[in-house]
Amino acid sequence: NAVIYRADYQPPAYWIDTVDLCFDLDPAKTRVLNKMKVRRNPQVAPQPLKLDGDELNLARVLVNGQGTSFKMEGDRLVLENLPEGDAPFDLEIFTTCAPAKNSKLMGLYTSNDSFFTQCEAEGFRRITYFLDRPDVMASYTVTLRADKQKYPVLLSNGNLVDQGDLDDGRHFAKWVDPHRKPSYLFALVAGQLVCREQKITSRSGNDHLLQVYVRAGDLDKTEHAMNSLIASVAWDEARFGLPLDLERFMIVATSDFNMGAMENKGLNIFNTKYVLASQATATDTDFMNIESVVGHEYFHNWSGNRVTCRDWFQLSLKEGLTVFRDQEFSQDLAGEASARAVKRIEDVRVLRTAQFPEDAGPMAHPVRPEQYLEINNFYTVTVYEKGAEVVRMQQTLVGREGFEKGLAQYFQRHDGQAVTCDDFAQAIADANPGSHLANNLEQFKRWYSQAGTPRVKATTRFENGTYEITLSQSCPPTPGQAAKEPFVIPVAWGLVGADGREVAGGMQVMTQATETIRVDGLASEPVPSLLRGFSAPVVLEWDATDAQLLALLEHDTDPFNRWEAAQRLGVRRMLDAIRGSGAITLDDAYLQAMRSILRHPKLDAAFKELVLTLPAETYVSEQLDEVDPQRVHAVRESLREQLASALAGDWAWAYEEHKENGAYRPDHVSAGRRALAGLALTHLCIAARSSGDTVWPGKAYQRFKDASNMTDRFNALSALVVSGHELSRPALDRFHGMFRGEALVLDKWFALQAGAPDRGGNVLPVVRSLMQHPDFNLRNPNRARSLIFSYCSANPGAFHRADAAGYVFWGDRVLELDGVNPQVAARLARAMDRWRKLAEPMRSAAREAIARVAAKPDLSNDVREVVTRALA
Ligand code: B3K
Ligand code: ZN
Repeated sequence: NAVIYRADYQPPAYWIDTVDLCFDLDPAKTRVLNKMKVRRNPQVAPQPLKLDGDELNLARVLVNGQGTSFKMEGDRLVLENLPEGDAPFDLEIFTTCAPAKNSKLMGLYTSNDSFFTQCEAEGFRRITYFLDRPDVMASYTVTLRADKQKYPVLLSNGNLVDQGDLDDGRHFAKWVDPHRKPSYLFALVAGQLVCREQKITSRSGNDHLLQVYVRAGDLDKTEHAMNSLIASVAWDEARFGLPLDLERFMIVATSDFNMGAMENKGLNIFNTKYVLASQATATDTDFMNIESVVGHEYFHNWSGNRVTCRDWFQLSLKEGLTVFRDQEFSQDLAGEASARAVKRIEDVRVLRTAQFPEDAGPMAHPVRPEQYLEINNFYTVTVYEKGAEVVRMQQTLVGREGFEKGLAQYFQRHDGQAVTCDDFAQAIADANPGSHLANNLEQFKRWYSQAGTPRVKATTRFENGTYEITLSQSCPPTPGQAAKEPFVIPVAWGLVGADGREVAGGMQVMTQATETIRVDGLASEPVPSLLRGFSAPVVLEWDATDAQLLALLEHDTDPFNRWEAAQRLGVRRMLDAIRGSGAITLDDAYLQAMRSILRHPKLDAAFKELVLTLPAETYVSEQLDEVDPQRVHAVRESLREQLASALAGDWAWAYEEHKENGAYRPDHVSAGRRALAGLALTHLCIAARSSGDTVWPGKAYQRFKDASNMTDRFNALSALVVSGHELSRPALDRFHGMFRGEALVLDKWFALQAGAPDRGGNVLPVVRSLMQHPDFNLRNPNRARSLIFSYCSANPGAFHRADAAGYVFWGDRVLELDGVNPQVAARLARAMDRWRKLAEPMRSAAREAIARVAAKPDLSNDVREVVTRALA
């Protein structure tokens, strides 16, 4: 229960070369026989072997077939009397565990009468005693034995080499993984599952079997996941020359899972949310998410599995790189430049609404953290999404081709190894001598070691035909890091002329605190377009005039900055209202600009939808020193109402124009049309609320009933709920009735109600009563997230109540969940990260609620780390 520091890394004192596991699967008591070949690491001074364990029952330990003395040090099994010398010895350990009682969903657990495992980061020690650390890599042979009727399917990593029947209605399967791997990539699955399968031949001419396993009724929802997997295999080989290295690649879906999915070698285990999709049950967003998560886990087969992390501080080595790869995959599949830009904007929106606040809060940490109490708390947007931006900047600094060379160098150098973030950056730089990256490598690596979001302040000057942009960087202090050194910041820029045409452009690779871009020979003052494509994960502080932003919105050739101009116009208006009287009347220039985007003859519907969506409340709140979430919410609602009413005719046009999309296909073009039609319908229902009109809510209800697909149906339902129309009640009831047996759809039903706009404090009572609903189950992470997280983490206007009732509810749920599943509880605990920014009386009430949780005696490490950092 002590803090672990990166600086304390020591290589393992022993190596484990082979592991032969035999499981007798039983939900109440599973028996695990673990036979290992172990040898001393000659590089390390002789010392006892200390094996990790957690909630195991130990029955027997044999060394070279003989009983041996051992002792326990906390959860560790310590063996002192081992054979002398460096020769390998046999170590045999027999333990039992209780999968049905495993509510933490780490290690071996049951879900719907099937067995699943989750070992990353430290779950393997809940299955057997082991050196449960990623730099110990072994060859695995796994035998599974279980009742044949109850568990007809028995899966593990690698290839099936033997199977057959045993006595008493039991059967067995034996699997051999041809690749050495760290224990966190071990997996097994057993149960009544069915699979969709597909044989493919790769570019290089090898045959592979792809399988997607689900429960019997779900097979018709696996086509999209399979197509995404086929596309992933093809993409990695085409773009990076990385082929599938297995004869068989399996995906298995389970409805009880702590996160999205897991890249176990050859046997990925997924949350059903990222596998199952049909047009009737899944939205376009679900389809896109499945594509990207299937891609992400598949890409880990190289970036993570073939080359893995030396220790968990290096987590971004595999996660940042793999997020970057899945983002590129989705962009490449999207195709056209405009669709790529939409994906880029969506990714940046996640970074800025989730990672920037993390970087500014009590849990701020570098992409490569220095310390942790519980590693599960560091699977964060910083390690993942900011990590991906750090990889993206490396690509920017060496060019796309240079990056492909760099990645090839990385895999060639480190295949089969457990390495560090330094090794990664070094390989990319070495493959690109003379590049900005190679020339500034040590400084660039500050992106891995310094936490916090850098600010780049831009000031401009125009004199005698010369335009100067002065850029100054700084980075605010974060916990444990008071002062920061300058970063390497690639700033993509352009100048837009008075006539709307591009007059200059380039890439300024900042290495100094302050640098100036100078362009001569200009006839008139241009408008600067800075940080194009969001070329670095920084806050650009630029005091643009409305006229400049309107010019960029109209003319910029960079779609990202076009969108960004609209965001800035929106944020400015929201901030003015929040800081002022709370009321603001939208000006004609802004409304006219929004109208011309909405009506634009050439722009994609998906892009229009992004431009016309106001900045999120959390993003706006980050721009304030003191936050009253209810006020932020009220202001955003008021702006949205004005946008709805002032553009009513245009929204009606947009709805009618985009609502029909022919037969349902989840492609980007038709999904973009559905998204814009949905946004239009929401605005039409909002406008109807103030005008008293009943036509549009009626149309929305009709649409809700008649829709041919979940996207249109859910958008219509949400339009009624968001606008608070009375038809939302019958619609919600009907929706529940239609999708009674569809767990993932019921999650949407819970989430929509918990995330609804607050009207006089009505959301919390709804959430409380939904906790009593027969379909609610706190032990199922998806369901807990859909109700409790949707309220506490995603509905600030309803959660932050002056009477503190939201915080009391939060504290109760954190404590309740901590007894069931600490990982999920700790995520919920983070809903309070930004409490110090709250206005009174919320701030004091929040501190009190956090202190109440922190005072509980036997908190998990997970929750304890989050709440103590929050109070520090
Ligand atoms: N590597 C896993 C995450 C494991 C989380 C453990 N708490 C999924 C992924 O990033 O692909
Ligand atoms: Zn990952």
